Amino acid sequence: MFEFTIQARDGRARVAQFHTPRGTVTTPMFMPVGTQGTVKGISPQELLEIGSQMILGNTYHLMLRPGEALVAAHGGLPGFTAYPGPFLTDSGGFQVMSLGHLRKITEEGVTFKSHLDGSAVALTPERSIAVQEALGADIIMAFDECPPYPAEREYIQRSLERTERWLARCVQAKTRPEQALFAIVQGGVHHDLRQQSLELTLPHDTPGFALGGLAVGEPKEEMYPAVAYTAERLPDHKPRYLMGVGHPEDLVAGIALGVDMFDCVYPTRTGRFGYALTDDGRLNLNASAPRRQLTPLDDECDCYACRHYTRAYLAHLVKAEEMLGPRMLSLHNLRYLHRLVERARGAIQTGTFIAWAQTWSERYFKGAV
Ligand code: PRF
Ligand code: ZN
Repeated sequence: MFEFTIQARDGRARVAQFHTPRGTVTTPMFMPVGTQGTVKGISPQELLEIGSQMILGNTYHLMLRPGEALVAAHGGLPGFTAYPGPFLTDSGGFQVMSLGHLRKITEEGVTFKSHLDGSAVALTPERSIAVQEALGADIIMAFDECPPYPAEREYIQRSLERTERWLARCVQAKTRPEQALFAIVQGGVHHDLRQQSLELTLPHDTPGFALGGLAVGEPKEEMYPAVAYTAERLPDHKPRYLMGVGHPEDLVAGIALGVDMFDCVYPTRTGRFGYALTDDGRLNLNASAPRRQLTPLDDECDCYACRHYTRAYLAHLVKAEEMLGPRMLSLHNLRYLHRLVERARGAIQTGTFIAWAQTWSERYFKGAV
């Protein structure tokens, strides 16, 4: 089922396809984040229109509220959310570390106080898999530990070793053959530690591999080499997923280094703050200039906001705190990233990826704010 077929290559970049029970996915691709079972402000119909191929859901949030049993009673995330396409769920470890408080990590798993009501909750590899099976995504993630940045080397080492023992428990606990379990490589920005994590993780031969522990605050000069080092040591014929990465320039760099999948709250979050992504950098609709501009956010964009509205109207909505404003900016930003990966795929298919990426970044950084 989960076959990863490479259709074109250009340097390390590749265009590929994999099949899930809910549809085929073409990579490189970007996943909108639907933490609470909704991509903030955007309907499933709109997601399909702008070319979203797969939505990310979160174990941590959904197990606490509304609880995975309620989602399962709707037939899983597709029935609950009415988004008919493929889903991927994250395992919860990363969200516990960033949102839970009074957390305690042991070999067994993580205990923490819920960010909602302060109640004590335990998350183990077995429980994460059980929740992800109830949520019913097409791809589920191994329960891992993502150290913060900066962290002691010793700590990163112990944590990558534990991440592999947790992976083995996830593999054991898994019961649903139609879900693909992806392993997560850790090791921070240290190449030798990432090598150790690779040596421990690769033998599990999961249908896909994620690059975890990056984009947690380290400088890009450290992140990119760690991505390059890891990606080139992962199997060629399996998808590579760079978790939590979604700035336009990181998508272009990641694709150049052989990454196939990305997710990030950035397009929706920055949209809610009044920013629009364009080829000339990020446009701030809170500033004064856009209030008088009768042009669309982006001349080349085909999203609903760009087809119908001027920058001036959208800036007015932002200023007036009307909810259509953040909705339209989120919609546009998601479409921008989907178009960005579509353009990258086109360039890979014609063997012009490096030239395209160069031209794109020169223009993007000239205009970036
Ligand atoms: N592990 C998991 N989810 C994640 C990460 C990770 O390391 C990251 C790191 N950027 C984002 N989301 N399970
Ligand atoms: Zn647009």
